[in-house]
Amino acid sequence: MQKQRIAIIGAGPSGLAALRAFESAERAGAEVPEIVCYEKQDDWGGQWNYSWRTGIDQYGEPVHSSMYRNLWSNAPKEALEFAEYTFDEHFGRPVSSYPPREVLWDYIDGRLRSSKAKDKVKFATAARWVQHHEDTDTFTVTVEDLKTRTTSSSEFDRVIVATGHFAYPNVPTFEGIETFPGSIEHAHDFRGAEKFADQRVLMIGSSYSAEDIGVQAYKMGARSVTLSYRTKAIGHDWPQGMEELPLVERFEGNKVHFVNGQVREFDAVVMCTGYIHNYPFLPSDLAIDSPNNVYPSGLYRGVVWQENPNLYYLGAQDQWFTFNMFDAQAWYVRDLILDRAELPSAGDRAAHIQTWVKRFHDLSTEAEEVRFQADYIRDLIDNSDYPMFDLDAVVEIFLAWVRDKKENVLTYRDKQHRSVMTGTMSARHHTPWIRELDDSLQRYLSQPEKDEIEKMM
Ligand code: FAD
Ligand code: NA7
Repeated sequence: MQKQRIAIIGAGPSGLAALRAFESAERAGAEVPEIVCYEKQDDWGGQWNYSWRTGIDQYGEPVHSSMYRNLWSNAPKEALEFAEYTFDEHFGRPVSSYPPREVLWDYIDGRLRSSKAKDKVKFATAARWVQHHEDTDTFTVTVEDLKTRTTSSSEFDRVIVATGHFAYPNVPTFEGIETFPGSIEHAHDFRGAEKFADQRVLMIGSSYSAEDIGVQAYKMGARSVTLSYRTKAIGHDWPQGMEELPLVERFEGNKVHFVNGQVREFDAVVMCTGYIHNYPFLPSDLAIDSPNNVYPSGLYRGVVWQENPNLYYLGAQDQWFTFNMFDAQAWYVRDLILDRAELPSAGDRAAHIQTWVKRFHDLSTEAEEVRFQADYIRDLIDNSDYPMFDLDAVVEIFLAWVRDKKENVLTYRDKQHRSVMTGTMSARHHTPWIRELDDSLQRYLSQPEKDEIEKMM
């Protein structure tokens, strides 16, 4: 019998989870399908593969990554740890709870470094179009080799979409914004806050990007940082120099009027207004059309496209859990593909979706949302052989993190958490986050002399 052929589109953490899931089955002696993974960047890691570029990349493609140079994990690493490749295994010693971007890239990369997974990835190759054929129930995937500018098409039995959903910015407009003389950028194009030294900076938005780019600007010496919320203030006990105001009403040159009647002057604006789901390589009947939330519609168990169950999505949800959730999804999808897990009938899938959508609509607090996502992951792991881990303990880590941030958004990254996978307590990082200006892996793993650290305090 001819081997099944599977296309994975995207080699970020979700695509890599899929590669790892098949690799682990193969290592255990299973016959696995032929896999081709298409990745439009030159390396894997998705958002974690930092690029200084903004706008259009060297191949004329929209730049994918929204990460900035100084990003440190915005949640404890103990909440994202892989259940079958721990931080202890990777680093050989305890490391702190909030590693910088490069350190987390190293961890993701490390899990597959010694495997043959890279041979399955066609880098600098963008998926251009996916066509489903009713008669054969197969897909034609058309891709472009960005280096040679040649397009080609191949046939697949199943397609796994792992292209992420934080790459296409949502950019609102405001009355008079065209008269603003300073810089206006979306968080997607933000690469570093050094340029905000001595500036009055406005963040529009009240979620992760507004909070973190706001504190980055504070760290790099902004004169003032104002966050503007549409629905709900973040509500931290902000340090002096940072404040929250309701939504912008209009711009008038460098003056900004807020809906509560307050007026402030600014030098720079960062739109931290989120991202849109966008799949330009998919026809509309296969593409998610949803706001960013923890249960986007149209997906059975959050991964199987209800209208065409040979198409899967990984990582399409808004994310409390990340890497280990992508693993749970990838293992389940793999098991469906390998016929180890049974796909229910369309009617039963629809009923399952309805149950979870109702639960999702009933959520009213952050804590409920974290528990919802933990239950979602538990349901996936119950249906595959991914190692179960103490999801309730991870929920508690998330809730402690939320409390820590509320208490002091400048010091929460200095806190330590215990791994639920190994029981290891994280190390205390040698330098407090607010003082550390070198975000490199080398610096992170170094053990500077005490007097060198004291000099920085
Ligand atoms: P992505 O990481 O977005 O990877 C998708 C991949 O698909 C990319 O490599 C891209 O090049 C490729 N691709 C896209 N289109 C095509 C195409 N047409 N053809 C071929 N390839 C394509 N999570 C955390 O756990 N901790 C954090 O601190 C954290 N910080 C974040 C900060 C920012 C600014 C952002 C945007 C996200 C952050 N996240 C964080 C969440 C992040 O989304 C996940 O950690 C993770 O990167 C998602 O993995 P993914 O593979 O689903 O998507
Ligand atoms: P999010 O978490 O999707 O949040 C988007 C924010 O943008 C949210 O506060 C929205 O407010 C706000 N928003 C959206 N549209 C508008 C308009 N028109 N006006 C004002 N405010 C608006 O995106 P983030 O970039 O913060 O985080 C995405 C990922 O990047 C995340 O996984 C992190 O790890 C990093 P709302 O509450 O809807 O009123």
